[in-house]
Amino acid sequence: MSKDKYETMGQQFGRRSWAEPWKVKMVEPIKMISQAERKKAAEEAGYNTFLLRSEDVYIDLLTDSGTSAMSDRQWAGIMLGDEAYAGSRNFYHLETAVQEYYGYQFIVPTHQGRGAEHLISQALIEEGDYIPGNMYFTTTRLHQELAGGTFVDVIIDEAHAPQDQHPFKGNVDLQKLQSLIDKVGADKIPYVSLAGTVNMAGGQPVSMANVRALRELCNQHGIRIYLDATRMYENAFFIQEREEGYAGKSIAQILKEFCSYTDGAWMSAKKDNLVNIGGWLAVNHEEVAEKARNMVVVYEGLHTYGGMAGRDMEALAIGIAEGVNDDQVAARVGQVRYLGDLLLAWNIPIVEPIGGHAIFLDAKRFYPHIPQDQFPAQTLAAELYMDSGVRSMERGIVSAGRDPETGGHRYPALELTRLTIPRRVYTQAHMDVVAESIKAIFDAREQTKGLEMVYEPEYLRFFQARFKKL
Ligand code: P71
Repeated sequence: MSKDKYETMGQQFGRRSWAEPWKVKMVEPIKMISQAERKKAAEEAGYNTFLLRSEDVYIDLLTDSGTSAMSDRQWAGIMLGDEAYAGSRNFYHLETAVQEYYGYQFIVPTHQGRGAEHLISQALIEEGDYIPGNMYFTTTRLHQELAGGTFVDVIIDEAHAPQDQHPFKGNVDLQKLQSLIDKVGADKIPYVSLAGTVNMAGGQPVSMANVRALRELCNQHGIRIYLDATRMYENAFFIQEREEGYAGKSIAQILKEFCSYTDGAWMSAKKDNLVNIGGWLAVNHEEVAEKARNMVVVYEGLHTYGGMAGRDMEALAIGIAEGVNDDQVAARVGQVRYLGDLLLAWNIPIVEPIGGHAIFLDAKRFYPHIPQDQFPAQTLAAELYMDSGVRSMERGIVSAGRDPETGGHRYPALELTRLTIPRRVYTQAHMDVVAESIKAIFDAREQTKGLEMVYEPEYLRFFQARFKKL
């Protein structure tokens, strides 16, 4: 190879290289098992990556949930756990951190995001209600349905088009929301369920202009807005990068303004907040806080720990402040983009623009010969694992589940395989290995056949469903 080919990745992309704002202090060894072992493990797991043992995985991009590396200061915080049953000092640290960074008044801790979704859904939804939202998320929608509500998708159409370049594909289509209000009446809509960097759309952000306009429309009809704040730091990054007037503001400032247009939020702290377990609900209306506090003691734990140990709350309080740091968020989104840019350069179909937490392979374009009811995204996840031990997650027809009315599959427009990047865990070299493996299965795509579902659980079927090769 000629010497001038030796360029850093930054040089190859025509820019100066950048590096993460941290260095590694503790490592966890990983290894790749043989291809024969991977094939056996995949078959035993029913070709469902959720059913693999993590020891059989080489690079784990199943999720960015609870998989972050904590900092030395967070680990030090673990030693400061006040494990009192009631009134732990760590709870007050957590409360102060949420108030300071998100700006909400009343905080109820939960064991993770879905615990908070359960509380808010049960507190606010009545049988026959409608909950409009910017695309469903699996656990969010299920809790809304279990509370007697019907989720209505009011995201802009562009969100369902994997190649549309709209800079804020997470935006709410206010006309769709207005039509729903006209049809069912505002009194049947307890709140709008708004998510930052919409997970199922590919990690796509909501603009500040959109949330402001949404607030105005909701004010006219007396409808509240509750935010899924799970990945709001990344949403704030995209506002800083793309929206006029925000380039000079910090992620923390943008976050606080965004939250100010909403009435409260639920949080899976396992993402932005950099902890392995934890969540919270935060609201500005006392009566909602009271309902949530009444319920949290039944389902989670006392209202000053909600299913977390004192030490978990301390690590979380520290993680809230660390995660919102501008350099941290830029490096995090930058690593996701690094992987995505490589794939785009090789003409591998992914969701664009590249989102905040993951690269989403577009399985419909990757495997155009596999019909959706033969699970192309599930197939892709299985093939990738068998090629290199990289674990990804199906986000397509299996995740969408069945329509409660007809019992048939829901056929989502997006049939995606998600490569989710944990925060502060993998290096650029890991991303290169992942990219090359995707290229290898892309090159072999024409010989690849789909799957048949042989077992399907009742709830959230993607977690435990089993498949056979066709
Ligand atoms: C993710 C997860 C974890 C997950 C959940 C369900 C199926 C597969 C994986 C969790 C979220 C999320 C958003 C936007 C609420 C939750 C639930 N995401 N809202 O992406 O992304 O939080 O997991 O802490 O209960 O892998 P929880």
